[in-house]
Amino acid sequence: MFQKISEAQISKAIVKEFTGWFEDYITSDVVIVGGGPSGLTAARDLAKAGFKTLIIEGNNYLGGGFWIGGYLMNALTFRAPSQEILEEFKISHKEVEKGLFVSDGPNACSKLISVACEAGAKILNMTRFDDVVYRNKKVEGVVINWTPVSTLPKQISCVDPISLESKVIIDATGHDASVCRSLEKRNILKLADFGPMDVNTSEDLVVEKTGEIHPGLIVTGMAVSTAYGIPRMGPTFGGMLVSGRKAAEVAMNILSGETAQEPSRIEEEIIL
Ligand code: 48H
Repeated sequence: MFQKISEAQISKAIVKEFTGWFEDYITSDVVIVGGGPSGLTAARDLAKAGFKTLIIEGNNYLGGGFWIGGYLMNALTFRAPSQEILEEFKISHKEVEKGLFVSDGPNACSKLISVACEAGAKILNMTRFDDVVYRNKKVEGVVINWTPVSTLPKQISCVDPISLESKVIIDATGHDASVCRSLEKRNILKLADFGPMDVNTSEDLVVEKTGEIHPGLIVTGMAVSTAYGIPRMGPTFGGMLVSGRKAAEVAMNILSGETAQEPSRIEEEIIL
């Protein structure tokens, strides 16, 4: 029934395909660290607009917290007007209260991954962000390693990472704000931590503060709450989609040479 192919031909196909595009993406327009809802939305918009876009994801699977709603239940919620993005991406949803929408987690998440991939975003999964490339007070790349390396026992885990260069980096690592934290470690940024739950203030503030937090670095999604001490929003995702879209717009402005946003307040407070 199936075409006769040798084991060696299968291995060659894998190595050739992977190394071919990977070599090309050692430099890219945008590296997005984290493949949750904010990162995937940003990736979709940037790739669709023709920018060379790479997602770095620590897990084998993309989607972050977008597979499941609160308390391990599969219903995701969204507040108006974020359903407009669901409509645009053809993600099924229904209105359960005025301005409150629900969508099935696995269906919505797989669709969001699909639109990002179909738009042309490339993915390095099982790859952990380890550090930034930092030159002339600007974030200019990411240092990465295979996720399994971090799980190896100490005596055999001294495997050096590699670096990728990019014109813009987006921190979409959720609560951890891993990229921002790597700057905080060097006293370049000072982060807050996300505040207690208050959905009505949270989502607007997350979108408002989404932007360039340091030259070359944009922060989006839940990482914005962590960076600026914004209340958390709990199991509702409209703010993540809208924040991801805004991060893509900010990146496009930077890439097209328009003036970047004003430096953030938290950065101004740090003496470099
Ligand atoms: C590679 C990494 C690393 C690393 C993390 O958590 P996410 O879903 O992020 P967002 O911001 O797009 O969405 C947040 C949302 O899911 C959520 O948690 C909400 C709304 N919470 C509200 C509340 O009140 O708690 O995805 C982040 C992704 C994950 O896939 C991680 O595996 C990945 O980033 N990641 N990837 N290297 N160092 N750190």
